Amino acid sequence: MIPTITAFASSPDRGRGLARDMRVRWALEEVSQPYDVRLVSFAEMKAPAHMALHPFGQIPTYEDGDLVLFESGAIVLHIATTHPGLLPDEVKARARAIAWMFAALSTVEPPIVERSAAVLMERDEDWYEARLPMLDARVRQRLDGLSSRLGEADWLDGDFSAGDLMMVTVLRRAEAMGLLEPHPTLRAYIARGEARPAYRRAEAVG
Ligand code: GTB
Repeated sequence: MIPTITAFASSPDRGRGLARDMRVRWALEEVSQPYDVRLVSFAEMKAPAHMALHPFGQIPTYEDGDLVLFESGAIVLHIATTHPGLLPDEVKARARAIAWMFAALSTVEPPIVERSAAVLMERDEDWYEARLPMLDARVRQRLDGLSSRLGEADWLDGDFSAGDLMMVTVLRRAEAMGLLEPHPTLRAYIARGEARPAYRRAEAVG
């Protein structure tokens, strides 16, 4: 059975792979799992057929037989635990790689998304100019911590893992907003991720 994932029929990022289906496609490519992509319009995302797959009417979703998943983190974790290649076998190393997945999604991504939402939707508010520096500081705090921890290493904890895959996709959004200028270490980390053949195949599919 070939899994099917969903992605934007017309992505606002104009093909830059910044939406959250990219991390799922990249994970599937890393483990050489063939997959189908069903493109959905904004109207289709909110229609009953898609809402039955995703309670919030979003992408990505993942269908494999009678398994339906939403949340990109849960999907990538499922792929990583059911195929070799994205998580170490050794129990403690595996736990650390999964911790980096959670760090990407619950510690690094939220301030980046918050800032992005402010720039997109709050520009005309009279408190926008006062709020932006605070949002920038929150992003900076996370990027500084991550950059220090990564140091000169290629990946966050030993070999490339699902933790790096998730972190690189999160950082790409910050880079697209120009927030990585002070962080050559993180820009080089993203470039290493983007240079992986599986990443390039995922990009080509999108
Ligand atoms: N926590 C969920 C997950 O990780 O799967 C979040 C899913 C999510 O936010 N999906 C977005 C969506 O479906 C697409 S990725 N939005 C439509 C809606 O909520 O109605 C977010 C996104 C969109 C566009 C860009 N971009 O253009 O750069 C980047 C990221």
